[in-house]
Amino acid sequence: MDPRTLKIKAAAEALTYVKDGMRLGIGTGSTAEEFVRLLAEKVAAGLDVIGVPTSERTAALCQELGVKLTTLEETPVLDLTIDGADEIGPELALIKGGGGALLREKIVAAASAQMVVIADESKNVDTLGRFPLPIEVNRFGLAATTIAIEKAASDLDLSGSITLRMTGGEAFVTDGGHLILDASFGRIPDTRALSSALHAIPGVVEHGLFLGLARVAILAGADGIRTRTQ
Ligand code: ABF
Repeated sequence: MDPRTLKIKAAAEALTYVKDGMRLGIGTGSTAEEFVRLLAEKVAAGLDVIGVPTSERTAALCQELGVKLTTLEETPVLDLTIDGADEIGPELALIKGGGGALLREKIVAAASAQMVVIADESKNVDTLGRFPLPIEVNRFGLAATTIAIEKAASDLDLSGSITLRMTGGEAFVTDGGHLILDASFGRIPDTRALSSALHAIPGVVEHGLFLGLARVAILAGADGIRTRTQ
C-alpha cells in the first residue's frame, strides 16, 4: 500500500474522535494534512468545530479548505489535538519536529485534553532515536548552546552529530523565529533524563521529545489500522 493511502487511513480513523462543537488542535506534516482534508469535507457537510493550527502551513491549508480557525489566546483550552509524529515509542513517547513545528505542536498538545497521533506503522519503534531529535534553539549563542547540548548528551552516554537544519542554502527558521538543531544521538534509552537535561539549557527553546502527551496512536499498516493507547 502506498504511503499516502496509509496516511489517509490513519487520518480517517482519527476523524472518529472528532465530535460536534469540539475545539481542536490541528497538527502539521503530510499526515496531519490528510486529516485536514478529511475534516474539511465533514465541515462542509455541517460539522461544527474550531481549530488552532500548529503552523502557518497548516493555517493556510485550513483557510483554503474552509476549516474555521481560532488562536490559543482566544481559545486556550482545547478538547483534542490530532497530529503526526516522526517516531512513536514505548508509552507513546514521541519524536516530533521533523516538519519544524515542534514548539507550537507541543504548546497546542499540552493545552488539549487529549492528543491523538496519526502515522503509518513504520513510525512505531521499540526505542526512540533512529530519527534525529529536533531541538529548537534561540539564534543567540548558537555555538554555546550546541556545546551545552553535546555536554548534556555526553553526561547521558549519548553522542552523535548535531547539525543546524538548513533549507535552500539558508538556516531553517521556525514560525517562532528560532533555529533547529537535528541531533543524531541514536537510541535514547532514557527519554525523561534527556528531556530534563535539554530543558535546563538556556538556549534551548524546546525539543522534539513529546513525553506523556499522546493518549492514543493510530497506526496504519498493510494489515489495517492498529490503535495504541496509553
Ligand atoms: C509533524 O509532522 C511533526 O512533528 C513531524 O515532524 C511531522 C510528521 O510528518 P509526516 O506526517 O509528514 O511524516 O507532525
